[in-house]
Amino acid sequence: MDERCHWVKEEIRSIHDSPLLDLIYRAATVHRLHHLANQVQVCSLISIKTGGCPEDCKYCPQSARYQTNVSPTPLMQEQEIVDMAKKAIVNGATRVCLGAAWRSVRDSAQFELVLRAIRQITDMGVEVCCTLGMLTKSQAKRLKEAGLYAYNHNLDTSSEFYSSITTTRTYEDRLNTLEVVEKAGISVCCGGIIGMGESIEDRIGLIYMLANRNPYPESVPINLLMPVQGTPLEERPIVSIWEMIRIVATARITMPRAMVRLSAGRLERSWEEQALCFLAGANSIFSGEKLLTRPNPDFDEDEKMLRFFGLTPRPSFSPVL
Ligand code: SAM
Ligand code: DTB
Ligand code: SF4
Repeated sequence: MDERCHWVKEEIRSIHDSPLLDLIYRAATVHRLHHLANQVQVCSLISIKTGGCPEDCKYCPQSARYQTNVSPTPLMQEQEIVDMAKKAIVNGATRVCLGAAWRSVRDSAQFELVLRAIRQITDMGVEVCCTLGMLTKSQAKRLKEAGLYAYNHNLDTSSEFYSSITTTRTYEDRLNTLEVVEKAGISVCCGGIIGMGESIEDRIGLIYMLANRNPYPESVPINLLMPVQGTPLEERPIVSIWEMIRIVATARITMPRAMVRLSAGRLERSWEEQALCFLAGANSIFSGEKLLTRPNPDFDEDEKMLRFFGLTPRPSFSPVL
């Protein structure tokens, strides 16, 4: 089996830089060994608490430090969250991800509300993921008891570049939370963003940190920076499809059993471009007209695309081959 967790950076770099069609072919081969390659998981995001975040992540429209078109809203009501999840499930989502613009979770009535919502959505038979910032051990334990399947907490970039993007917490903080999540028996969803001005070495550094985890994350979201007006990264150009394919394929080859998710930045991509990403090993998308705050292809559009490609929705809790 192609399972390893001791990648050295030079090896990852040589995979990433290999001739494009060789790279896609290798990634497609690894993908087909470990997954039903005609299945794509459709996930849906619900921003349960939007904006007003105390952190300073330079890409993020939800940071309170930047003047963006995101107006802070309080935590949604439990019933509203559950109703939105129901709609997403009716629309074909088999994983629902709840996002909150928090630095960390506080033990509070708000956390209790989130726990109840997780229980209710889990009882509908789908995978529930959430991304709420940093967690303590006891909070992770309570999330697990509420039925939470996965926790999203991205490393975003290499350890070297991280402090150029976020200064209000450290890479170490991120790694600590990942450990807390793992120890609570919750599936780890951890990926990053490309297009923030990082070097190729930084992208390799991100893959190096992810692929060398033991175990590596079960879910790896690949976000393309969506430059948002008012954030320090508003002027960054959109990354090219070739860079996107290279990072997707490198993630697939180094983390064969992971779900590689096309996350932010898919709206700008044609069907042809997305087809190449699926060929290169991506096997999940976020569907629905909004990600957390940014626009995204809606369910109907994605349904048409997947049908056209002959791709079928991957059921919740599918095992890898
Ligand atoms: N506050 C929590 C945290 O930081 O872990 C969860 C929410 S945060 C919005 C989740 C992820 O969204 C970030 O780690 C980042 O990878 C991604 N993201 C946020 N803004 C983005 C943007 N403008 N373009 C691409 N990805 C973005
Ligand atoms: C992840 O890596 N990407 C998703 C999910 N995990 C939470 C979020 C993307 C957010 C894109 C910007 C926005 O909508 O505000
Ligand atoms: Fe806050 Fe998360 Fe946005 Fe950073 S990425 S500003 S922690 S919501």
